[in-house]
Amino acid sequence: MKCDKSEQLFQKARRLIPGGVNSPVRAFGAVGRHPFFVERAQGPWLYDVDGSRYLDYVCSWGPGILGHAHPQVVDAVQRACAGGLTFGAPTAGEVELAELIGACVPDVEMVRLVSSGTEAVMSAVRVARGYTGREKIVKFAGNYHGHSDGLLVKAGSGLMTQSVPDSAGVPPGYAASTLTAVYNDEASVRALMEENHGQVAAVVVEPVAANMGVVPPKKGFLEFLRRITKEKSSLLIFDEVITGFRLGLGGASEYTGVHADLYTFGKIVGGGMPLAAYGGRRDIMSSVAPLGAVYQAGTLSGNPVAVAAGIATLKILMDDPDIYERIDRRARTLAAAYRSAGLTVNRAGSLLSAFFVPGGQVENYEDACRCDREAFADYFRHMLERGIYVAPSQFEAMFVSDAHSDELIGETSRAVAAHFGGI
Ligand code: KE4
Repeated sequence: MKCDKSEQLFQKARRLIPGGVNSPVRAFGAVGRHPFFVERAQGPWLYDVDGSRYLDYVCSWGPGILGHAHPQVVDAVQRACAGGLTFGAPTAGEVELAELIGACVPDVEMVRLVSSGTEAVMSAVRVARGYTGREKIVKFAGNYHGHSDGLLVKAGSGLMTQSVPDSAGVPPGYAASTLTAVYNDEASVRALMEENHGQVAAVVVEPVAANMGVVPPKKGFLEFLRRITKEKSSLLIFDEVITGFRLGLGGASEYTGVHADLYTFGKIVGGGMPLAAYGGRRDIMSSVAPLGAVYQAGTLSGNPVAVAAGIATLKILMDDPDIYERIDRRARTLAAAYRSAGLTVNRAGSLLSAFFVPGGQVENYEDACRCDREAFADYFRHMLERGIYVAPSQFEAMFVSDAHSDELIGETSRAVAAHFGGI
């Protein structure tokens, strides 16, 4: 596979941009080769600068549920651009998108549009603290909520201790207010909630985890989180940056039947443009400035071009909800191919991960860390050679879009069998 131009671009990029990329995972550090540079994308395909074509199961880490460059979304963006790129003033589109989000997720009585998932979760956590007057947050090992200081943390030495920074530059003081529990482990949550009785503002969780690979909640786990947060007068925050509008129009609350107090969305809600959102109960969201005392702002929040992409995307999904049946069925087919090859597969709707872990199951971050990353890297390179682009990390999800036809799913399944069959 020719990759001269990508290699040249990567050399130049590394002199100008840290690691040559604008987000670390794109550097392919975990898979032992340089990244390809994308020239354009269409439907399920990415085309790189060397003329190679890849069947894309990353879908820009989630936004691409309709496939790349969907004509109706592109048209909406082009029309919006023609009217001006940004005003820093309210627009009718923001009201329409807020309405659509609430129509899909009725728990979201009020919503604030922001520019990234990081900003959405950071803001939701601040609102929870402002609303409850409490300081501490419980998160889960293996859950990722963007790169705000207070959430770039990992479990401290003992379960009962506070978290420690998971990045240089995060002051220990920021980590001190974040407690880390074990996903799918009720006892670990109860211990932290009892130990910090009356101090926990919120539990923030990926209702279906997708940043340690896909790890669905065990039966009763989310119901337990709902009960214990109510019991302790803490809030429950569903970080649905990945699962929102992915598991269904109603996201994880519809998929699991468990309802949170606050939600964050990203990726699909912006149709691939820089737009995310946080929202939930009216009484809680009424604490956000200028209505309330919790400050949050943004020059490009509710940007009209991004809003146009989000509206177009949600309308397509709302007008053709059978999309979810189609992408779920295709993901099920793909999961079966990986299972036949002997891998441990976790799937939730059109999200799936094939784990290179010896036997057993992956129910939390510790399980996921047992994976054979060399074997994963070898598989990644092999699939890329065959023109199939899966996420360049064992700890990411595969995303199936409506542009992944049954034929392409069949081709992918055969490529999986060939790799594991040694062909
Ligand atoms: P962004 O700031 O990257 O828009 O969103 C942060 C975020 C928040 N919450 C969840 C559950 C997320 O998955 C993310 C971001 N997801 C990663 C992929 N797993 C983004 C890819 C990247 O970092 O380049």
